[in-house]
Amino acid sequence: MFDASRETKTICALASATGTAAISVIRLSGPDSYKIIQKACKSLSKKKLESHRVYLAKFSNLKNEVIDQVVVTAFDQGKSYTGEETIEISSHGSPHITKKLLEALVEYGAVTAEKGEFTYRAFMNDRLDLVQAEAVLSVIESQSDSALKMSLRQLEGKVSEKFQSLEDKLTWCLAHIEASIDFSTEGIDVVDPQVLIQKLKELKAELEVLTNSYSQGKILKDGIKLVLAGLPNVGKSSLLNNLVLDEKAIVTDIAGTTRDVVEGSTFFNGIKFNISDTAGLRETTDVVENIGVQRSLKEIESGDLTLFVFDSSLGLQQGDLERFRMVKGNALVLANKADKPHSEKPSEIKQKLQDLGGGPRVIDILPVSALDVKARDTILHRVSTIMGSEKFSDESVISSARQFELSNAAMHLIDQSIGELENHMGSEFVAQTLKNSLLALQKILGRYFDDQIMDRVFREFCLGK
Ligand SMILES: Nc1nc2c(ncn2[C@@H]2O[C@H](COP(=O)(O)OP(=O)(O)OP(=O)(O)O)[C@@H](O)[C@H]2O)c(=O)[nH]1
Ligand SMILES: [Mg+2]
Repeated sequence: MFDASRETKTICALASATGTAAISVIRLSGPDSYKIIQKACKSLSKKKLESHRVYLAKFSNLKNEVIDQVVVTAFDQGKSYTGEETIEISSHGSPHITKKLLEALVEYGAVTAEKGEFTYRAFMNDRLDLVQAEAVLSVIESQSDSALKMSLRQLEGKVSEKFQSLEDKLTWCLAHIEASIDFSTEGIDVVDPQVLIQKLKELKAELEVLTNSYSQGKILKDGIKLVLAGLPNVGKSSLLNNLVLDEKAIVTDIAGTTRDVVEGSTFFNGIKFNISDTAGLRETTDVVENIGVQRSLKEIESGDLTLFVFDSSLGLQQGDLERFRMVKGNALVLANKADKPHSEKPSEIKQKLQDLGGGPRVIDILPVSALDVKARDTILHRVSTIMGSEKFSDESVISSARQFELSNAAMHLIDQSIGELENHMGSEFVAQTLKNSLLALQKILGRYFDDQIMDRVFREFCLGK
């Protein structure tokens, strides 16, 4: 991903957001950072720049035209984010100025940074590991207090410490297995297989906790996605508006009002809920509405939980049952319009849906009224218990799909090695399985990496980070 020939270059990029602002910050990192800024700012040319000091200076281009008066902050090699000599230039926040400053820096010998290249350099200079590099992105993107707290723990290295300790324990097991094969591993005792099995079981249990924490981490990072589905006119759009406290979707008493997917989001007890309202599921000859129905089905598949809505004042209709069967996964059934007279009890409704065979797993039936402000609390509270977000702890959790996949793979390989030991398979087999498991763990922190890993970690980064 990042070409090795770039490593000796000094890179530059806008580190703050694009657009007009009070100030903008440009970052310069690499061996020539001080030299370049001293060429651009004549008043600094004779000075010895000191780390962590700020200098007010006029910045000029090669033609000696002053572009802006800027504030320059210097960071010595070893004392910066990247670990390299770094300069931060705070200029007036005009896109025209920042463009000209960057052009001038390139004229003076810098190259434009690629996405994530500053953090990549920080990783290469051992300023952070890959788990922390991923946390940098989560910190920037965090949208709630709980997401920020989780990301900061990861950035501090709390999750890395856990993986590090697992890696150490696995290395111990591997060394002792290898001692029974290879006599060159002198000084390491051959331990009883039962002791190894016990150690590996403990290791697996620890890894399992970390792997399973991904469901919490993912919710904290991305939120919970709910999809409203059901027949036309049952009140899906009214419920969306109620949930997101905004008139996002058009509500009328005409069946087939919503044609496209309408999205909204809201926060409840520190968790973000992304909610999609979909076109009512019905068979229709209307071309546009039909496309809407297809989109609804696709949307339902991408959600964490379907909120299946029906009009409880009419009772469950044949149409509801047919639509219900189109849905997959898990569903919370909302018996809407509960402000109107209704006769079916939740238990009867649940029975009817279960007797259907097919369709999603019904988690609960909730009588609600979209016209009632209290519906929001009732629904989101119930969803939080279903998704477990009510009981989220302050423990260190993982929130990256990459870490989850590798941690899961490492755990399964440890499980496999336990089976191999129990079945008295040769130490060579067990050692190989443990080596594969160790490799997966090493990829998590980046002790082992290749282009594919680097690409996966850094491709989502923005420019200047
Ligand atoms: N009394 C009562 N009326 C409701 C309730 N929820 C929705 N309505 C009414 O039902 C009608 C349909 O509501 P919508 O929210 O547009 O229904 P929808 O499911 O989005 O319909 P489509 O977009 O056509 O699929 C409107 O007239 C709403 O005011 C409710 O809880 N109680
Ligand atoms: Mg609608």
